[in-house]
Amino acid sequence: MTAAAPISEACYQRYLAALLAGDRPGCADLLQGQLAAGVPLKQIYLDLMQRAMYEIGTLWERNLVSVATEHLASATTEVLLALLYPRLFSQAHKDRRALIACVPQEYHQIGARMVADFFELHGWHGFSLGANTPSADLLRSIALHDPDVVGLSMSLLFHRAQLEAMIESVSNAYPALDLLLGGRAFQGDGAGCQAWQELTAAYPRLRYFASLNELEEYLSGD
Ligand code: B12
Repeated sequence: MTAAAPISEACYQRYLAALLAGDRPGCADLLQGQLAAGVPLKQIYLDLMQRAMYEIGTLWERNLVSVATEHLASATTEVLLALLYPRLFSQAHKDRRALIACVPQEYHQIGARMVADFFELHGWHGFSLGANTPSADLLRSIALHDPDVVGLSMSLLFHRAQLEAMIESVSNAYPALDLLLGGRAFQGDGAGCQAWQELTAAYPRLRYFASLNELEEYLSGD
């Protein structure tokens, strides 16, 4: 199989401009064009959608775009993720289920949705419980869906206490369940790195994934 060509810088810049303008049809056309050209979904997720959201975060931090613009871009990105569903659900599916949740107080849910969709792409049933999931409700959801793995997403390191409480309650109730951990909070080699290292050392069934590439390796061994 030949590797797909990388998404061009010009295409990314057009996508970012359309996202900042709230131009949903423009963004959708660009995504459809990439899909039609055979660009893999993972590349679209990472090199267009994630890259643009990270850049919008930087622009927001520097006061170059407003909170409203960021909110619009977030809402648009969630719509665009749904637009990619026909491609996800056309895959053959196996009887494997992944539940992905954001820890309590965590409102960044796009990454968690993307991860649940990535499981779908690999033939699993991926359920995203979205932002700010209370531990008790996560436990109810586990009882209901009987997942093979539970993934926890965290973007802000100051939610660590909530994360630990959540890991503790899931591990106590389901000691044999595999737990996956990921999100922007753990990126880099500073405090976030130390946090995932400490947590994975303390909870033997917890495994950290730095990227969709690492998750893909895990899924390909399934
Ligand atoms: C959009 C956004 C928001 C939106 C989120 C809307 C939504 N529907 O999700 C809203 C408005 C809620 C928001 C709020 C806040 N935000 Co904000 N936000 C962002 C922004 C711009 C983009 C996030 C995003 O969508 N990324 C795209 C996704 C695809 O990337 P991802 O989350 O990293 O996920 C990938 C991986 O991490 C991984 N992954 C994620 N989860 C998991 C789980 C598992 C199991 C696995 C295996 C992998 C995995 O896979 C994903 C795909 O590759 C970021 C900028 C950034 N650099 O991230 C800031 C950012 C994260 N926010 C920031 C801040 C400060 C805040 C607020 C505190 C602002 C405020 N003063 O109110 C609040 C906090 C709210 C809260 N309590 O959670 C800062 C954090 C800085 C820091 N020091 O930590 C950032 C970095 C912006 C910045 N540059 O300063 N935000």
